[in-house]
Amino acid sequence: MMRSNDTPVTLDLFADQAPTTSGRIEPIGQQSFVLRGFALPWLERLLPALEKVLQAAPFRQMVTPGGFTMSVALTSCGALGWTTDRRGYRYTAHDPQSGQPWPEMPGVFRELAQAAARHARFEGFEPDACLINRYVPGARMSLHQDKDERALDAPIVSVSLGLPAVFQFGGFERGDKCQRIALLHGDIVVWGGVDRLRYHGVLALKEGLHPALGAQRINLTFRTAG
Ligand code: MD3
Ligand code: FE
Repeated sequence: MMRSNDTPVTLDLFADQAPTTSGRIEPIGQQSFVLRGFALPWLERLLPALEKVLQAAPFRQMVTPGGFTMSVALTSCGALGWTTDRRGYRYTAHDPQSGQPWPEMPGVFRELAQAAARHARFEGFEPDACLINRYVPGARMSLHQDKDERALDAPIVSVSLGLPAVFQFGGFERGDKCQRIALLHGDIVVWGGVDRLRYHGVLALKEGLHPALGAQRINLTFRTAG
């Protein structure tokens, strides 16, 4: 399609992103970076792959060792998936709900995670687990550290999709002061090195309707777990 002045009409992949922030790399720690809008050009391939993963391994609400049902629903793909129940937190090769291996990590997932890690100067990232979190309005994730992974030297890459959320990025002790960072559809955050064991969480999701994903936020986190 052409406009009357003969300039070609192209799809604006960044249409729902603030034009001033898209494409920027924001350092949030010594070895942590927000890559604004980095995932947007990948979503046409990524969202159908996500649909397929969710058909094979649907979202479920898990119970913590303390007996609380998490407000965030989750699932996984890749060689390893993360599970919690009354016995504890762990990575497993099988989905405990189906007894089947977790769905394979789609090629587009791995390529995006590796491209983002490289963009943040982490070379040779080989994720073997992708945790998929779903937040509906009101769902939150309280401050925690991620230390169930065997390779604590590998970075974690997180892709935010759907409704915006406020991410809390703290220090090495639960009581340390937190930065608050808004994460929007298509933003990627990469954490590694000295920042890998920092406390973090997500504030309760606000009501809203995202044009592509509806009333939810989905977060993909890529890890080297095994
Ligand atoms: C910061 N997920 O799944 S992004 C999680 O948005 C988790 O769903 C949040 O925390 C979410 O564990 C936050 C991921 C994240 C993962 C690991 C980190 C942030 C991190 C490790 C160190 C610092
Ligand atoms: Fe975490």
